[in-house]
Amino acid sequence: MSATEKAASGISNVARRFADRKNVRLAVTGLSRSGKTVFTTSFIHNLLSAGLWPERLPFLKSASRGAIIAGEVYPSAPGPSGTPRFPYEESLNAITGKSPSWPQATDRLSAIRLAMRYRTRRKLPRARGRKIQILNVDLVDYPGEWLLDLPLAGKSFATWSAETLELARQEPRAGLAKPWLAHMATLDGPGRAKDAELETAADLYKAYLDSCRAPDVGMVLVQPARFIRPGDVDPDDPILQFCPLEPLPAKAPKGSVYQVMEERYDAYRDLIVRPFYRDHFSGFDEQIVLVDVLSALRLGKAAFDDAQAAIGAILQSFDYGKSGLLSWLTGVRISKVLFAATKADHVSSNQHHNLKRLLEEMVAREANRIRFRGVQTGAVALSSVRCTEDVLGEVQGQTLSMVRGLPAGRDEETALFPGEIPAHFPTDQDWHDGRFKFLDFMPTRISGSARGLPHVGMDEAMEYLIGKRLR
Ligand SMILES: Nc1nc2c(ncn2[C@@H]2O[C@H](COP(=O)(O)OP(=O)(O)OP(=O)(O)O)[C@@H](O)[C@H]2O)c(=O)[nH]1
Ligand SMILES: [Mg+2]
Repeated sequence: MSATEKAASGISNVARRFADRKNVRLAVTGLSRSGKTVFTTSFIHNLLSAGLWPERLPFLKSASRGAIIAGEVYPSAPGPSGTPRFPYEESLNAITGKSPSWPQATDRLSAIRLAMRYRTRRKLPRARGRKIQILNVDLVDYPGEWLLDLPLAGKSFATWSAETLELARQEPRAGLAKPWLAHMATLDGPGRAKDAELETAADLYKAYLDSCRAPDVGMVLVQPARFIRPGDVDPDDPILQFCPLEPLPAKAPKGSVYQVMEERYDAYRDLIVRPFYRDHFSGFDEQIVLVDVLSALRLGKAAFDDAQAAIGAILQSFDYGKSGLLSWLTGVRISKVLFAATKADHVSSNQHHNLKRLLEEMVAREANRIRFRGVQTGAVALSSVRCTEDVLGEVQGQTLSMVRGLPAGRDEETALFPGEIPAHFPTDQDWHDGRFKFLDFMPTRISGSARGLPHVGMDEAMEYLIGKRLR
Protein backbone atom coordinates (compact mmCIF):
# COMPACT_ATOMS: atom_id res chain seq x y z
CA MET A 1 0.00 0.00 0.00
CA SER A 2 1.36 3.42 -0.97
CA ALA A 3 1.77 6.20 1.61
CA THR A 4 -1.17 8.12 0.14
CA GLU A 5 -3.32 5.02 0.17
CA LYS A 6 -2.40 4.47 3.81
CA ALA A 7 -3.29 8.02 4.68
CA ALA A 8 -6.58 7.78 2.79
CA SER A 9 -7.49 4.38 4.11
CA GLY A 10 -8.72 5.59 7.47
CA ILE A 11 -7.90 2.21 9.05
CA SER A 12 -6.54 3.11 12.44
CA ASN A 13 -2.80 3.47 12.73
CA VAL A 14 -2.90 1.64 16.03
CA ALA A 15 -4.52 -1.36 14.36
CA ARG A 16 -1.79 -1.28 11.74
CA ARG A 17 1.08 -0.95 14.22
CA PHE A 18 0.08 -3.95 16.27
CA ALA A 19 -0.76 -6.30 13.46
CA ASP A 20 0.85 -7.83 10.42
CA ARG A 21 -0.91 -7.47 7.15
CA LYS A 22 -1.57 -9.72 4.16
CA ASN A 23 -3.59 -9.12 1.00
CA VAL A 24 -5.83 -11.33 -1.08
CA ARG A 25 -7.39 -10.32 -4.38
CA LEU A 26 -10.59 -12.18 -5.10
CA ALA A 27 -12.00 -12.37 -8.63
CA VAL A 28 -15.79 -12.43 -8.68
CA THR A 29 -16.52 -13.67 -12.18
CA GLY A 30 -19.98 -14.03 -13.70
CA LEU A 31 -22.11 -13.09 -16.68
CA SER A 32 -24.61 -10.26 -16.38
CA ARG A 33 -27.35 -10.91 -13.78
CA SER A 34 -25.45 -13.91 -12.40
CA GLY A 35 -25.39 -12.29 -8.95
CA LYS A 36 -21.97 -10.56 -8.60
CA THR A 37 -23.16 -7.34 -6.95
CA VAL A 38 -25.44 -9.16 -4.50
CA PHE A 39 -22.66 -11.68 -3.75
CA THR A 40 -20.10 -8.92 -3.15
CA THR A 41 -22.49 -7.09 -0.81
CA SER A 42 -23.35 -10.23 1.18
CA PHE A 43 -19.72 -11.38 1.28
CA ILE A 44 -18.63 -8.08 2.81
CA HIS A 45 -21.56 -7.81 5.21
CA ASN A 46 -21.29 -11.39 6.45
CA LEU A 47 -17.52 -11.25 6.80
CA LEU A 48 -17.70 -7.96 8.71
CA SER A 49 -20.27 -9.58 11.02
CA ALA A 50 -18.13 -12.70 11.55
CA GLY A 51 -16.63 -11.38 14.77
CA LEU A 52 -20.05 -10.40 16.16
CA TRP A 53 -22.14 -13.41 15.12
CA PRO A 54 -19.77 -16.24 14.27
CA GLU A 55 -22.60 -18.76 14.60
CA ARG A 56 -23.97 -17.45 11.27
CA LEU A 57 -20.90 -18.77 9.44
CA PRO A 58 -20.39 -22.26 10.89
CA PHE A 59 -18.24 -23.49 7.98
CA LEU A 60 -15.82 -20.56 8.19
CA LYS A 61 -13.45 -22.20 10.65
CA SER A 62 -11.69 -19.10 11.95
CA ALA A 63 -15.10 -17.56 12.75
CA SER A 64 -16.42 -20.66 14.48
CA ARG A 65 -13.31 -20.93 16.67
CA GLY A 66 -13.76 -17.28 17.66
CA ALA A 67 -10.53 -16.09 16.03
CA ILE A 68 -12.04 -13.25 14.00
CA ILE A 69 -11.94 -10.07 16.02
CA ALA A 70 -13.54 -7.49 13.74
CA GLY A 71 -13.59 -6.12 10.22
CA GLU A 72 -13.84 -2.77 8.54
CA VAL A 73 -14.21 -1.50 4.96
CA TYR A 74 -11.72 1.04 3.67
CA PRO A 75 -13.26 4.37 2.67
CA SER A 76 -11.31 4.50 -0.60
CA ALA A 77 -11.06 1.97 -3.41
CA PRO A 78 -7.91 -0.10 -4.01
CA GLY A 79 -6.37 -0.17 -7.49
CA PRO A 80 -5.40 2.57 -9.95
CA SER A 81 -6.15 6.08 -8.71
CA GLY A 82 -9.60 7.29 -9.66
CA THR A 83 -11.16 3.81 -9.36
CA PRO A 84 -14.64 4.36 -7.85
CA ARG A 85 -15.37 2.55 -4.60
CA PHE A 86 -17.93 -0.28 -4.73
CA PRO A 87 -21.24 1.20 -3.43
CA TYR A 88 -21.43 -1.29 -0.57
CA GLU A 89 -23.60 0.76 1.77
CA GLU A 90 -26.01 1.66 -1.04
CA SER A 91 -26.42 -1.99 -2.11
CA LEU A 92 -26.86 -3.13 1.48
CA ASN A 93 -29.46 -0.40 2.11
CA ALA A 94 -31.41 -1.47 -0.98
CA ILE A 95 -31.54 -5.09 0.22
CA THR A 96 -32.22 -4.37 3.88
CA GLY A 97 -34.24 -1.14 3.58
CA LYS A 98 -37.89 -0.53 4.51
CA SER A 99 -39.13 -1.69 1.12
CA PRO A 100 -36.34 -4.11 0.19
CA SER A 101 -35.18 -4.24 -3.43
CA TRP A 102 -32.23 -5.59 -5.41
CA PRO A 103 -29.34 -3.30 -6.39
CA GLN A 104 -29.44 -1.91 -9.94
CA ALA A 105 -27.58 -3.66 -12.77
CA THR A 106 -23.96 -2.47 -12.68
CA ASP A 107 -22.88 -0.01 -15.36
CA ARG A 108 -19.31 0.81 -14.35
CA LEU A 109 -16.32 -0.71 -12.63
CA SER A 110 -15.78 -0.27 -8.89
CA ALA A 111 -13.53 -1.83 -6.27
CA ILE A 112 -13.45 -2.21 -2.51
CA ARG A 113 -11.03 -3.38 0.17
CA LEU A 114 -12.02 -4.76 3.54
CA ALA A 115 -9.69 -5.49 6.40
CA MET A 116 -10.22 -8.46 8.73
CA ARG A 117 -8.47 -8.46 12.09
CA TYR A 118 -7.98 -11.94 13.52
CA ARG A 119 -5.91 -14.02 15.91
CA THR A 120 -3.55 -16.32 14.09
CA ARG A 121 -2.69 -19.85 15.18
CA ARG A 122 0.49 -19.97 13.18
CA LYS A 123 3.95 -19.51 14.63
CA LEU A 124 5.26 -16.26 13.29
CA PRO A 125 9.04 -16.02 13.63
CA ARG A 126 9.26 -13.08 11.24
CA ALA A 127 6.36 -11.30 12.84
CA ARG A 128 8.24 -11.02 16.14
CA GLY A 129 5.72 -13.20 17.94
CA ARG A 130 2.67 -11.10 17.11
CA LYS A 131 -0.53 -13.08 17.18
CA ILE A 132 -2.82 -10.48 15.68
CA GLN A 133 -2.96 -10.31 11.89
CA ILE A 134 -4.86 -8.29 9.34
CA LEU A 135 -6.08 -9.76 6.09
CA ASN A 136 -7.02 -7.25 3.38
CA VAL A 137 -9.56 -8.60 0.92
CA ASP A 138 -9.90 -6.76 -2.40
CA LEU A 139 -12.95 -7.20 -4.63
CA VAL A 140 -13.87 -5.68 -7.99
CA ASP A 141 -17.40 -5.30 -9.37
CA TYR A 142 -18.22 -4.51 -13.01
CA PRO A 143 -20.98 -5.05 -15.58
CA GLY A 144 -21.07 -8.77 -16.39
CA GLU A 145 -21.23 -8.02 -20.11
CA TRP A 146 -17.68 -6.64 -20.03
CA LEU A 147 -16.35 -10.06 -19.16
CA LEU A 148 -17.27 -11.21 -22.65
CA ASP A 149 -14.63 -8.88 -24.06
CA LEU A 150 -11.88 -10.81 -22.32
CA PRO A 151 -11.60 -13.40 -25.14
CA LEU A 152 -11.10 -10.54 -27.65
CA ALA A 153 -7.85 -9.46 -26.01
CA GLY A 154 -5.93 -12.20 -27.79
CA LYS A 155 -7.92 -12.37 -31.05
CA SER A 156 -7.42 -10.93 -34.53
CA PHE A 157 -10.30 -9.34 -36.44
CA ALA A 158 -10.30 -12.27 -38.90
CA THR A 159 -10.63 -14.92 -36.15
CA TRP A 160 -13.26 -12.98 -34.24
CA SER A 161 -15.25 -12.36 -37.45
CA ALA A 162 -15.18 -16.04 -38.45
CA GLU A 163 -16.36 -17.20 -34.99
CA THR A 164 -19.05 -14.54 -34.68
CA LEU A 165 -20.45 -15.15 -38.17
CA GLU A 166 -20.53 -18.90 -37.52
CA LEU A 167 -22.53 -18.28 -34.33
CA ALA A 168 -24.91 -15.94 -36.20
CA ARG A 169 -25.80 -18.77 -38.59
CA GLN A 170 -27.22 -20.88 -35.76
CA GLU A 171 -30.77 -20.55 -34.41
CA PRO A 172 -32.16 -18.66 -32.60
CA ARG A 173 -29.52 -16.15 -33.68
CA ALA A 174 -29.93 -16.77 -37.44
CA GLY A 175 -33.50 -15.40 -37.49
CA LEU A 176 -32.49 -12.32 -35.50
CA ALA A 177 -29.41 -11.63 -37.65
CA LYS A 178 -31.34 -11.35 -40.93
CA PRO A 179 -31.59 -7.51 -41.22
CA TRP A 180 -27.91 -7.10 -40.37
CA LEU A 181 -26.76 -9.87 -42.72
CA ALA A 182 -28.96 -8.51 -45.52
CA HIS A 183 -27.17 -5.15 -45.24
CA MET A 184 -23.80 -6.90 -45.11
CA ALA A 185 -24.59 -8.60 -48.42
CA THR A 186 -24.71 -5.13 -50.00
CA LEU A 187 -21.25 -4.17 -48.67
CA ASP A 188 -18.16 -4.65 -50.83
CA GLY A 189 -15.29 -5.64 -48.49
CA PRO A 190 -12.40 -4.50 -50.74
CA GLY A 191 -14.42 -1.47 -51.97
CA ARG A 192 -14.00 2.06 -50.64
CA ALA A 193 -15.47 2.61 -47.16
CA LYS A 194 -18.32 5.11 -46.87
CA ASP A 195 -19.06 6.42 -43.36
CA ALA A 196 -22.85 6.11 -43.69
CA GLU A 197 -22.65 2.47 -44.78
CA LEU A 198 -20.32 1.52 -41.95
CA GLU A 199 -22.54 3.31 -39.47
CA THR A 200 -25.62 1.42 -40.71
CA ALA A 201 -23.72 -1.89 -40.54
CA ALA A 202 -22.64 -1.21 -36.94
CA ASP A 203 -26.15 -0.04 -35.93
CA LEU A 204 -27.78 -3.15 -37.41
CA TYR A 205 -25.17 -5.35 -35.73
CA LYS A 206 -25.88 -3.68 -32.40
CA ALA A 207 -29.65 -4.12 -32.91
CA TYR A 208 -28.96 -7.82 -33.56
CA LEU A 209 -26.97 -8.09 -30.30
CA ASP A 210 -29.78 -6.36 -28.40
CA SER A 211 -32.36 -8.77 -29.82
CA CYS A 212 -30.19 -11.75 -28.81
CA ARG A 213 -30.26 -10.43 -25.24
CA ALA A 214 -34.04 -9.91 -25.10
CA PRO A 215 -35.35 -11.57 -21.90
CA ASP A 216 -37.33 -14.22 -23.77
CA VAL A 217 -34.36 -15.12 -26.02
CA GLY A 218 -31.74 -15.09 -23.29
CA MET A 219 -28.53 -15.35 -25.36
CA VAL A 220 -25.55 -14.09 -23.35
CA LEU A 221 -22.59 -14.63 -25.66
CA VAL A 222 -22.57 -11.19 -27.32
CA GLN A 223 -19.47 -9.24 -28.31
CA PRO A 224 -18.16 -6.56 -28.24
CA ALA A 225 -19.48 -5.82 -24.77
CA ARG A 226 -19.17 -2.03 -24.98
CA PHE A 227 -21.81 -2.02 -27.74
CA ILE A 228 -24.21 -3.05 -24.98
CA ARG A 229 -22.69 -1.24 -21.98
CA PRO A 230 -20.38 1.52 -23.24
CA GLY A 231 -19.35 2.68 -19.75
CA ASP A 232 -17.26 5.81 -20.20
CA VAL A 233 -16.80 5.28 -23.96
CA ASP A 234 -18.92 7.63 -26.12
CA PRO A 235 -21.42 5.36 -27.96
CA ASP A 236 -20.98 7.49 -31.13
CA ASP A 237 -17.20 7.13 -31.16
CA PRO A 238 -16.02 5.35 -34.36
CA ILE A 239 -14.17 2.91 -32.06
CA LEU A 240 -17.64 1.40 -31.45
CA GLN A 241 -18.59 1.36 -35.13
CA PHE A 242 -17.55 -1.93 -36.61
CA CYS A 243 -18.92 -5.43 -37.04
CA PRO A 244 -17.59 -8.86 -38.12
CA LEU A 245 -16.94 -9.34 -41.85
CA GLU A 246 -16.42 -12.27 -44.20
CA PRO A 247 -12.70 -12.85 -44.93
CA LEU A 248 -11.18 -11.47 -48.13
CA PRO A 249 -9.06 -13.64 -50.46
CA ALA A 250 -6.33 -10.98 -50.60
CA LYS A 251 -5.02 -8.21 -48.35
CA ALA A 252 -7.63 -5.46 -47.96
CA PRO A 253 -6.69 -2.20 -49.74
CA LYS A 254 -6.16 0.87 -47.58
CA GLY A 255 -9.39 2.79 -46.99
CA SER A 256 -11.55 -0.23 -47.91
CA VAL A 257 -14.56 -1.39 -45.88
CA TYR A 258 -12.62 -4.38 -44.54
CA GLN A 259 -9.50 -2.42 -43.67
CA VAL A 260 -11.42 0.31 -41.82
CA MET A 261 -13.49 -2.21 -39.86
CA GLU A 262 -10.34 -4.15 -38.97
CA GLU A 263 -8.60 -0.96 -37.89
CA ARG A 264 -11.51 -0.07 -35.60
CA TYR A 265 -11.61 -3.56 -34.12
CA ASP A 266 -7.86 -3.41 -33.44
CA ALA A 267 -8.25 -0.01 -31.79
CA TYR A 268 -11.11 -1.35 -29.65
CA ARG A 269 -9.02 -4.34 -28.59
CA ASP A 270 -5.79 -2.41 -27.96
CA LEU A 271 -7.18 0.80 -26.44
CA ILE A 272 -10.21 -0.42 -24.51
CA VAL A 273 -10.08 -4.17 -23.87
CA ARG A 274 -6.40 -4.75 -23.09
CA PRO A 275 -5.81 -1.75 -20.79
CA PHE A 276 -9.01 -2.56 -18.90
CA TYR A 277 -7.94 -6.10 -18.13
CA ARG A 278 -4.37 -5.09 -17.40
CA ASP A 279 -5.50 -2.44 -14.90
CA HIS A 280 -8.32 -4.26 -13.18
CA PHE A 281 -8.20 -7.99 -13.93
CA SER A 282 -4.62 -8.88 -13.16
CA GLY A 283 -3.03 -10.41 -10.11
CA PHE A 284 -6.03 -12.30 -8.73
CA ASP A 285 -5.24 -14.85 -6.03
CA GLU A 286 -8.55 -16.74 -5.90
CA GLN A 287 -11.62 -16.83 -8.07
CA ILE A 288 -15.32 -17.50 -7.65
CA VAL A 289 -17.30 -18.11 -10.83
CA LEU A 290 -20.99 -17.37 -10.37
CA VAL A 291 -23.40 -19.18 -12.69
CA ASP A 292 -27.14 -18.58 -12.78
CA VAL A 293 -27.95 -22.20 -13.58
CA LEU A 294 -31.64 -21.79 -12.74
CA SER A 295 -32.26 -18.95 -15.23
CA ALA A 296 -30.37 -20.88 -17.89
CA LEU A 297 -32.68 -23.86 -17.27
CA ARG A 298 -35.77 -21.69 -17.29
CA LEU A 299 -34.91 -20.08 -20.64
CA GLY A 300 -34.61 -23.38 -22.49
CA LYS A 301 -31.99 -25.44 -24.29
CA ALA A 302 -30.58 -22.75 -26.61
CA ALA A 303 -30.03 -20.31 -23.71
CA PHE A 304 -28.58 -23.06 -21.51
CA ASP A 305 -26.09 -24.09 -24.23
CA ASP A 306 -25.23 -20.46 -24.87
CA ALA A 307 -24.56 -19.74 -21.19
CA GLN A 308 -22.31 -22.80 -21.04
CA ALA A 309 -20.40 -21.66 -24.16
CA ALA A 310 -20.03 -18.12 -22.79
CA ILE A 311 -18.61 -19.37 -19.48
CA GLY A 312 -16.21 -21.61 -21.37
CA ALA A 313 -15.04 -18.72 -23.58
CA ILE A 314 -14.42 -16.49 -20.58
CA LEU A 315 -12.59 -19.06 -18.50
CA GLN A 316 -10.29 -19.92 -21.38
CA SER A 317 -9.10 -16.35 -21.22
CA PHE A 318 -8.27 -16.36 -17.52
CA ASP A 319 -4.84 -17.62 -16.95
CA TYR A 320 -4.30 -20.48 -14.58
CA GLY A 321 -0.92 -21.65 -15.80
CA LYS A 322 2.39 -20.15 -16.75
CA SER A 323 2.04 -20.86 -20.47
CA GLY A 324 -1.31 -19.19 -21.06
CA LEU A 325 -1.84 -16.99 -24.05
CA LEU A 326 -2.72 -14.02 -21.89
CA SER A 327 -0.29 -14.54 -19.03
CA TRP A 328 1.24 -11.13 -19.68
CA LEU A 329 -2.18 -9.60 -19.32
CA THR A 330 -4.12 -11.33 -16.59
CA GLY A 331 -1.43 -12.57 -14.22
CA VAL A 332 -0.73 -16.15 -13.27
CA ARG A 333 -1.52 -16.36 -9.61
CA ILE A 334 -5.03 -17.81 -9.27
CA SER A 335 -4.63 -20.83 -7.02
CA LYS A 336 -8.25 -21.86 -6.41
CA VAL A 337 -11.45 -21.60 -8.40
CA LEU A 338 -14.87 -22.10 -6.85
CA PHE A 339 -17.87 -22.55 -9.15
CA ALA A 340 -21.12 -21.43 -7.54
CA ALA A 341 -24.69 -21.97 -8.73
CA THR A 342 -26.33 -18.76 -7.50
CA LYS A 343 -29.88 -17.99 -6.29
CA ALA A 344 -30.19 -21.46 -4.72
CA ASP A 345 -33.00 -20.08 -2.54
CA HIS A 346 -35.27 -20.16 -5.62
CA VAL A 347 -35.59 -23.91 -4.99
CA SER A 348 -35.98 -25.94 -1.81
CA SER A 349 -32.92 -27.18 0.09
CA ASN A 350 -33.42 -30.79 -0.98
CA GLN A 351 -32.64 -29.64 -4.56
CA HIS A 352 -29.32 -28.00 -3.72
CA HIS A 353 -27.32 -31.18 -4.16
CA ASN A 354 -28.63 -31.65 -7.71
CA LEU A 355 -28.08 -27.96 -8.45
CA LYS A 356 -24.42 -28.36 -7.53
CA ARG A 357 -24.12 -31.58 -9.57
CA LEU A 358 -25.66 -29.94 -12.64
CA LEU A 359 -23.28 -26.99 -12.32
CA GLU A 360 -20.34 -29.40 -12.08
CA GLU A 361 -21.48 -31.01 -15.31
CA MET A 362 -21.92 -27.64 -17.00
CA VAL A 363 -18.36 -26.56 -16.25
CA ALA A 364 -16.72 -30.02 -16.32
CA ARG A 365 -14.48 -29.35 -19.31
CA GLU A 366 -13.25 -26.00 -18.00
CA ALA A 367 -12.74 -27.33 -14.48
CA ASN A 368 -10.68 -30.19 -15.90
CA ARG A 369 -8.50 -27.79 -17.89
CA ILE A 370 -8.00 -25.63 -14.81
CA ARG A 371 -7.07 -28.60 -12.60
CA PHE A 372 -4.58 -29.77 -15.21
CA ARG A 373 -2.73 -26.50 -14.57
CA GLY A 374 -2.41 -27.38 -10.91
CA VAL A 375 -5.24 -25.18 -9.69
CA GLN A 376 -7.78 -26.54 -7.22
CA THR A 377 -11.48 -26.34 -8.16
CA GLY A 378 -14.69 -26.78 -6.16
CA ALA A 379 -18.43 -26.31 -6.56
CA VAL A 380 -21.22 -25.08 -4.31
CA ALA A 381 -24.93 -24.22 -4.44
CA LEU A 382 -25.10 -20.67 -3.17
CA SER A 383 -27.56 -18.00 -2.22
CA SER A 384 -25.94 -14.72 -1.30
CA VAL A 385 -29.18 -13.48 0.24
CA ARG A 386 -31.68 -16.13 1.19
CA CYS A 387 -35.16 -14.82 0.43
CA THR A 388 -37.24 -17.98 0.92
CA GLU A 389 -37.85 -20.64 3.52
CA ASP A 390 -38.59 -24.32 2.99
CA VAL A 391 -42.13 -25.43 3.74
CA LEU A 392 -44.09 -28.61 3.10
CA GLY A 393 -47.21 -28.34 0.97
CA GLU A 394 -49.82 -30.45 -0.80
CA VAL A 395 -49.94 -30.53 -4.57
CA GLN A 396 -52.53 -32.85 -6.14
CA GLY A 397 -52.67 -34.97 -2.99
CA GLN A 398 -48.88 -35.27 -2.74
CA THR A 399 -46.76 -33.73 0.04
CA LEU A 400 -43.93 -31.79 -1.56
CA SER A 401 -41.03 -29.58 -0.45
CA MET A 402 -41.91 -26.05 -1.40
CA VAL A 403 -40.40 -22.60 -0.99
CA ARG A 404 -42.15 -19.66 0.61
CA GLY A 405 -41.18 -16.10 -0.27
CA LEU A 406 -42.17 -12.97 -2.19
CA PRO A 407 -42.00 -13.68 -5.95
CA ALA A 408 -40.88 -10.67 -8.06
CA GLY A 409 -43.87 -8.65 -9.30
CA ARG A 410 -46.28 -9.89 -6.62
CA ASP A 411 -47.27 -8.13 -3.43
CA GLU A 412 -47.87 -11.14 -1.20
CA GLU A 413 -45.69 -13.96 0.01
CA THR A 414 -46.56 -17.29 -1.59
CA ALA A 415 -45.60 -20.92 -1.08
CA LEU A 416 -44.95 -22.71 -4.33
CA PHE A 417 -43.43 -25.87 -5.72
CA PRO A 418 -40.59 -24.68 -7.93
CA GLY A 419 -39.94 -28.07 -9.56
CA GLU A 420 -37.01 -30.42 -9.40
CA ILE A 421 -33.47 -29.88 -10.62
CA PRO A 422 -31.96 -32.67 -12.69
CA ALA A 423 -28.49 -33.78 -11.53
CA HIS A 424 -27.44 -34.15 -15.17
CA PHE A 425 -28.06 -32.30 -18.42
CA PRO A 426 -31.76 -32.22 -19.14
CA THR A 427 -33.01 -34.62 -21.79
CA ASP A 428 -34.90 -33.48 -24.91
CA GLN A 429 -38.06 -34.59 -23.17
CA ASP A 430 -37.27 -32.38 -20.13
CA TRP A 431 -36.87 -29.33 -22.37
CA HIS A 432 -39.96 -30.21 -24.30
CA ASP A 433 -42.12 -30.61 -21.18
CA GLY A 434 -41.21 -27.08 -20.04
CA ARG A 435 -40.68 -28.36 -16.51
CA PHE A 436 -38.27 -25.61 -15.42
CA LYS A 437 -40.34 -22.67 -14.26
CA PHE A 438 -38.39 -21.09 -11.43
CA LEU A 439 -39.53 -17.69 -10.23
CA ASP A 440 -37.37 -14.79 -9.04
CA PHE A 441 -37.74 -13.90 -5.38
CA MET A 442 -37.39 -10.50 -3.74
CA PRO A 443 -35.59 -9.77 -0.50
CA THR A 444 -38.06 -9.30 2.36
CA ARG A 445 -37.85 -7.75 5.81
CA ILE A 446 -36.52 -11.07 7.16
CA SER A 447 -33.55 -10.83 4.79
CA GLY A 448 -32.79 -7.44 6.28
CA SER A 449 -31.88 -8.81 9.71
CA ALA A 450 -29.09 -6.83 11.32
CA ARG A 451 -27.26 -10.06 12.19
CA GLY A 452 -25.65 -10.52 8.79
CA LEU A 453 -27.66 -11.32 5.67
CA PRO A 454 -29.24 -14.79 5.68
CA HIS A 455 -27.58 -16.97 3.07
CA VAL A 456 -27.01 -20.45 1.73
CA GLY A 457 -23.40 -21.60 1.52
CA MET A 458 -21.65 -18.22 1.90
CA ASP A 459 -19.59 -19.62 4.78
CA GLU A 460 -18.56 -22.62 2.69
CA ALA A 461 -17.53 -20.28 -0.12
CA MET A 462 -15.56 -18.07 2.29
CA GLU A 463 -13.80 -21.03 3.85
CA TYR A 464 -12.85 -22.35 0.41
CA LEU A 465 -11.63 -19.02 -0.91
CA ILE A 466 -9.96 -17.33 2.07
CA GLY A 467 -10.31 -19.74 5.01
CA LYS A 468 -6.62 -20.71 5.14
CA ARG A 469 -5.54 -17.09 4.96
CA LEU A 470 -7.52 -16.37 8.13
CA ARG A 471 -5.73 -18.99 10.24
N1 LIG B 1 -33.44 -14.80 -4.50
C1 LIG B 1 -32.21 -14.40 -4.80
N2 LIG B 1 -32.03 -13.64 -5.90
C2 LIG B 1 -30.75 -13.23 -6.18
C3 LIG B 1 -29.64 -13.58 -5.36
N3 LIG B 1 -28.53 -13.06 -5.91
C4 LIG B 1 -28.94 -12.39 -7.02
N4 LIG B 1 -30.27 -12.50 -7.18
C5 LIG B 1 -31.12 -11.99 -8.30
O1 LIG B 1 -30.29 -11.81 -9.43
C6 LIG B 1 -30.34 -10.45 -9.88
C7 LIG B 1 -28.98 -10.05 -10.39
O2 LIG B 1 -28.07 -9.98 -9.31
P1 LIG B 1 -26.82 -8.98 -9.37
O3 LIG B 1 -25.96 -9.26 -8.20
O4 LIG B 1 -27.28 -7.59 -9.60
O5 LIG B 1 -26.14 -9.52 -10.71
P2 LIG B 1 -24.80 -9.01 -11.39
O6 LIG B 1 -24.00 -10.23 -11.72
O7 LIG B 1 -24.13 -7.99 -10.55
O8 LIG B 1 -25.37 -8.38 -12.74
P3 LIG B 1 -24.70 -7.19 -13.65
O9 LIG B 1 -24.45 -6.04 -12.75
O10 LIG B 1 -25.79 -6.94 -14.66
O11 LIG B 1 -23.48 -7.78 -14.26
C8 LIG B 1 -30.83 -9.66 -8.68
O12 LIG B 1 -31.45 -8.46 -9.08
C9 LIG B 1 -31.78 -10.65 -8.02
O13 LIG B 1 -33.01 -10.66 -8.70
C10 LIG B 1 -29.88 -14.41 -4.21
O14 LIG B 1 -28.99 -14.80 -3.45
N5 LIG B 1 -31.19 -14.78 -3.99
MG1 LIG C 1 -23.79 -6.02 -10.83
